[in-house]
Amino acid sequence: MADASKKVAKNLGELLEGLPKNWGKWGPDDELGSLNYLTPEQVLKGVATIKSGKTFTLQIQIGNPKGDPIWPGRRGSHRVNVLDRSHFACGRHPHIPGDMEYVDDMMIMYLQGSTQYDALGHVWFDGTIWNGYSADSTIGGTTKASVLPIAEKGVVGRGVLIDMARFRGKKHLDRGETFDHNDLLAAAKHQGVEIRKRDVLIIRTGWIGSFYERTAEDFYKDFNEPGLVFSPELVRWFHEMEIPNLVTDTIANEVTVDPTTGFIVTLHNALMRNLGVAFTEIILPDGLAEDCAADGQWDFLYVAAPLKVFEGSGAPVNPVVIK
Ligand code: UVW
Repeated sequence: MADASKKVAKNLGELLEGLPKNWGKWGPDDELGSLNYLTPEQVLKGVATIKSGKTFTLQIQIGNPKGDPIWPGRRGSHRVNVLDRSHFACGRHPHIPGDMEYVDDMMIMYLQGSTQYDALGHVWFDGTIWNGYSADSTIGGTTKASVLPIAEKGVVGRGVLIDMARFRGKKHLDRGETFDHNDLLAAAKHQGVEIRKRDVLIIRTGWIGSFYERTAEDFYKDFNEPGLVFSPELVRWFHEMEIPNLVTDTIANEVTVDPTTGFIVTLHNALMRNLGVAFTEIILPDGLAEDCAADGQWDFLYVAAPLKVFEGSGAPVNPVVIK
């Protein structure tokens, strides 16, 4: 229950005052943040988990006929054929020597409109993004802490899947349902896996999977995704655990509306802006979760590299898990 004697913060600045921040930790020019924790040693720890060679991909389909689950206000991807068999059949495209024909298409989409890595400069408050860069650096392009450094490095390490939906005995968590690091630890204990320092933390809520089984009206109704909820202790836990990457099957990786302050996506600022934790959103881990529940192995090698979009605020990705 909320302590009525506690003052509720007016804004993110007040809320996050005095909490850990990694600015400057990797130098004044850093654009990788907590991904710096993913050293070759972490890669080998991930490799050491491989037992069967089973592989899984975590991206949702882009342009599925059902639509793309997206943050309200954004639009789904739009793919169009520019050239196909019909152009050759009716003579709109000239005959190509040797009789070769081909199909071409193009797509317009939000870089955050599918499974994706956010750039560390994607969100901010007080006019300052990750590492203290000015938010003016986002004007016309994310010129500081874009997705490009993440894409150039690639993300490889020991991944751990925590299935919160399964732990709570639900197909998917409810709208606005929250959990914290203590719940993650309890779920991990129940699964028989340890969340270790510098692990890539993957959380399943069942929310994105439910998108494909529900009407859009129901999915987006009173939009408030389930997810991790802010507390000073949770931020300190991420800091102490040196978590490099938070990966979830929700659009924004955290409960949308903080139940205490009413602030929107608080952890984007507490974890991404302040600690440099990379955010990977809109994954579909349901097949992986089924397999982990069946064989009891919840840790694995996690490999992901978003597309190298110059000055991008994010970029699509298809993470690969190897068990
Ligand atoms: C916002 O939270 C605004 O965006 P995303 O979910 O893409 O990080």
